[in-house]
Amino acid sequence: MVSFFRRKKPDPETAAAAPGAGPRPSIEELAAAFPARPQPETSPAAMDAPPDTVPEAVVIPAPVVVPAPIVIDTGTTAEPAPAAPGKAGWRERLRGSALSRSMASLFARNPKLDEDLLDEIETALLTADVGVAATTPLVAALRQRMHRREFADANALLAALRSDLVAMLLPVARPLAIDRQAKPFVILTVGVNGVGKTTTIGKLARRFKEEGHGLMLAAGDTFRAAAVAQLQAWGERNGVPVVAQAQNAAGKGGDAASVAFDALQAAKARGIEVLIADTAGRLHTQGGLMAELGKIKRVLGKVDPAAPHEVLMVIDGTTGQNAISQLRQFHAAAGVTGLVVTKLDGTAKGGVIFALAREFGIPIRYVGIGERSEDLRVFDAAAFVEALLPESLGA
Ligand SMILES: Nc1nc2c(ncn2[C@@H]2O[C@H](COP(=O)(O)OP(=O)(O)O)[C@@H](O)[C@H]2O)c(=O)[nH]1
Ligand SMILES: [Mg+2]
Repeated sequence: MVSFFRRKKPDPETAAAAPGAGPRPSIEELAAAFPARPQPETSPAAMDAPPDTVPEAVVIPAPVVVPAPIVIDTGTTAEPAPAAPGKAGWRERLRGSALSRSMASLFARNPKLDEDLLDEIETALLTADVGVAATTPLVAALRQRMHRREFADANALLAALRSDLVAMLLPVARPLAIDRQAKPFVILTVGVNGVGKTTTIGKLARRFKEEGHGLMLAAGDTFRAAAVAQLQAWGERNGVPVVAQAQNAAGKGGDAASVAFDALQAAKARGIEVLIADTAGRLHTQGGLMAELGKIKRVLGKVDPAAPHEVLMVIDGTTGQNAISQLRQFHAAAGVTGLVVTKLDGTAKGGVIFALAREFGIPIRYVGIGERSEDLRVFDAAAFVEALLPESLGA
């Protein structure tokens, strides 16, 4: 391997602050080190890993661009069935949510158009985590319209509820647009532990690959060796190179800002279109770790003032109202520009999306409705609301 792999790395903030002063490789050196068509036999991972080494234990020199490997289907993946495409898929996956179930039972009883119905709708929305701030004005407006005799029956009221719910989400249903001029368009993923950041990156890798984008991933969760291995597995599955740093004896893989810096340099050198950087999960209450996100952003900005182009916060849909304080803190620390709400297929109550939309107005880019790589949908306000409300309403 080229010698700068073994060089002790300077702090990226210092190095980047004094361009040309530090021993960082130039773009040309990086271009030479990471040829556009990588040679699998020179893969450091391939050279270093003894055959029986479990992925977590593989020590990889820093920084490593794992070349796009030949994807071998081992046939051992026992993934659940993918959600059907289109609206059927949404409904089938969201049917277990509290909001969907309470609405279904409410309207299965063929309710009368009265105050009780409004109270029940209010309770259903509140218990599904839609939140007081979003629920109260919604129900008040429906009540007013009912008193003005705008609704012929309960179904007419439900139809109005549906369009009000869609209207609440339309302003945030703004898909992520990749600026092809960015070279690379840098996506920094943030969020608390276990929300689905790495899985979402894997799903995005597949999506962007299919859309024909040149892609690279940065293993910025340097806290756990397993996290690097997890990202590398997604990279291998999708034939996408992953930049990581050497792990020390404690299994920590270097400094997250420095991984992001190296990855952006490498991506620039190779003319990559999209770079997605993973980060370690952190609690929004951990001040020091939250500040590190700001550092990662500043370091990226030194390579490209426009980077990161998207700060994508991943939120677990089962979190409930706590998602509001999570987003508030992450937004303050890192300037969140887009959201992914995951795990809506499970026991999620479904309502938190409305609460987030009303409170912040930050675009919801995607939703996760399963663990498979294809179970990431571009957020569609109408499909989402229709999936939560009873089918009898008609579309
Ligand atoms: N059911 C379901 N599980 C998901 C979804 N997204 C992620 N997960 C699971 O959530 C767990 C944590 O995911 P991971 O990506 O490691 O979270 P991270 O710590 O934020 O990187 C894994 O078991 C994932 O398979 C989703 O949309 N639906
Ligand atoms: Mg992770």
